[in-house]
This record gives sequence, C-alpha cells and structure tokens, in this order.
Amino acid sequence: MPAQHAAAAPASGRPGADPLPPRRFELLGAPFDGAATLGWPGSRYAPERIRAALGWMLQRREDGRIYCLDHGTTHPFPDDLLTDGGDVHTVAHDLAATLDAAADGVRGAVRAGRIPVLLGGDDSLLYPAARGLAEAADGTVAVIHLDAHLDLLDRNEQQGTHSHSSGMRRAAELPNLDIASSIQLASRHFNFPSSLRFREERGLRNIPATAIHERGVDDVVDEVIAHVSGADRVLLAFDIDAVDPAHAPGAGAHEPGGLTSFQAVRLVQRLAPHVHAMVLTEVNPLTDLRDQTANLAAYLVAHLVVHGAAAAGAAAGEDD
Ligand SMILES: [Mn+2]
Repeated sequence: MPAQHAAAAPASGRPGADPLPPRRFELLGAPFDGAATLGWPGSRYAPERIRAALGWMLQRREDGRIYCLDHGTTHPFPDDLLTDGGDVHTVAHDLAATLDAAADGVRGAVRAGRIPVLLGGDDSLLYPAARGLAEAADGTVAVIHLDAHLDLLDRNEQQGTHSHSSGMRRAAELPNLDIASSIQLASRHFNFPSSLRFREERGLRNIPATAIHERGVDDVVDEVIAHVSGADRVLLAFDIDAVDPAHAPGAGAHEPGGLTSFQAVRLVQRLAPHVHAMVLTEVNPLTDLRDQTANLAAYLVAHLVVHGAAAAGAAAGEDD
C-alpha cells in the first residue's frame, strides 16, 4: 500500500490507537481565464464569489464545531482547519507564468503540511495543480478527474498546448503521474477519437456520466477509491461542468446529462478522506444565476474540508 494509506489504515476503529493528526486545508485562488480559448470566459471572477458563499455557510460554526445535517453528526471545525492563502500571482497576459504560479502555490501548501484547494479559473489549472502536488514530494500521484470533457487534447492551432482542453494531457506527461491509477468521471457526449486512443494506450480509466446514473454514486465511489489506491497521493480535479447545467448553470460550457448537485456533493463527501489536493475549475459568475453555481462550488469545498479532516481509515463510520 502507498505510504499515506498504509499509515492511516491501522488506526481504523482500533480502540486505544493514537488518532492521526487532523488534516488542514488551504484555499488558493487563481483568478485567470486566459486559457478558456473555446469556452465562455468569466471564470476569473469565481474565486471571490466562491469565497463569499463559503463565508456565509461557515458562519454556522459554534465552539469550533459544525453540524452536518446529511449525516446527523457534528464535526470539528477549528479556525485553522481551513485557511485562506489568498490568490496566486496570476499574470493576465502570460499563461506560462500563471501556470507556474499556480504550481508554486500548490507545492508550497503541500510542503507546509496543508491540503491545497485551488479555486480557478479555467481548466488549464488542472495541470499546475497536478504538477504542484507531484513536485511536492517523492512518490506517485493519481488524478480523480470530474469533467464533462476529457481534456486530453495534445495541441491544435486555436488552443495551443496548455488550454482548458489539455490539462489532463499535460498532467499525464509528469514523470510521477500514475495515469493507470487515475480515473475520469462524468464525461459525456462526444470527443476526439485520438483521446480514446490515448486513454487505451495509457490505461486511463473512464466512467461516463451515464454509468454513474446507472450504477449510482456509491458503487462508483467504491471503485474509484480502490482504483486510486495504487498511487501515493491523489488530486481531486473538479471541473464544475461535470455537474448538469440545470444544477450548475455558471460554467464554461453546457453539457446536458451531467451529475446532479446531490451526486456531486455525495462524491466529494466520500472521496474527501482520500484526497491530498483539490482544484475546482470553470465556475463562471458571468453565466451563473444568482450565484447558484458558486454556492454549489463552495459547498463542495466545505464538504471536502469537513469530511476530509480525518484521513482515510482514521474516522470509522464517517467514510466507507
Ligand atoms: Mn469541462
């Protein structure tokens, strides 16, 4: 087993075992949509709207705890459980400098012992999030990639090599990115045949939205947790267009047939203890309706933090 999972496992449900130290999270904003080449621009405004929604929901803390109605449980939420590291130094005219800054921010948070939550911005930010996590320490990284799209484009004339359509392709080129332990969820409709060839050649697992609807979220999550267990660390990369536009209208593209807001929250609740970094992209306040999508995004972050504060295996009954 990878180190993180092996270290966590013995504490599970064992009376008298020393509890693992709680995990801590750091918000980082990346207000940049210069690589949304073929989507709707506007995700640069997402970090401030997500932060505003998050502040509203977290004012329900009392005495360092919060009450989760979904489980009927209270959870510790001390002041330092989720800190805000501010925005990374994006440069509006310079994609490479922006991606470097985002990778630096993620790497720095991980090395400081915190779980970074990078708020995009467009989906080109998947790549620097994976790079920052991969560079932070030895060992392998798997990506759980929730997205209507595959983002496996190598390059084309209009989008170049590092657009919102290439994040997963570039991540797959990182030397310690374990693509065979990575998995894509909630994809749908049509994509490039070359992306299918790439998936088959590299062994990249895909569970489309139709299969999630047919199998149910919990069955899929069980498979995802087993699939990524071959890697040392896990990046949760969540493009908000994984969620159906009826539930998340404020996105960079609209693809019907996606996850419901319930399914999205449930996925994050259950995956949270297994995640070592998150990047949340493509929330677009310019296409949103009364912050509906920013509100959902903030809840995804809140559930990651509440349900991910204890590592996998450390909190019997709160996860699988
Ligand atoms: Mn997408």
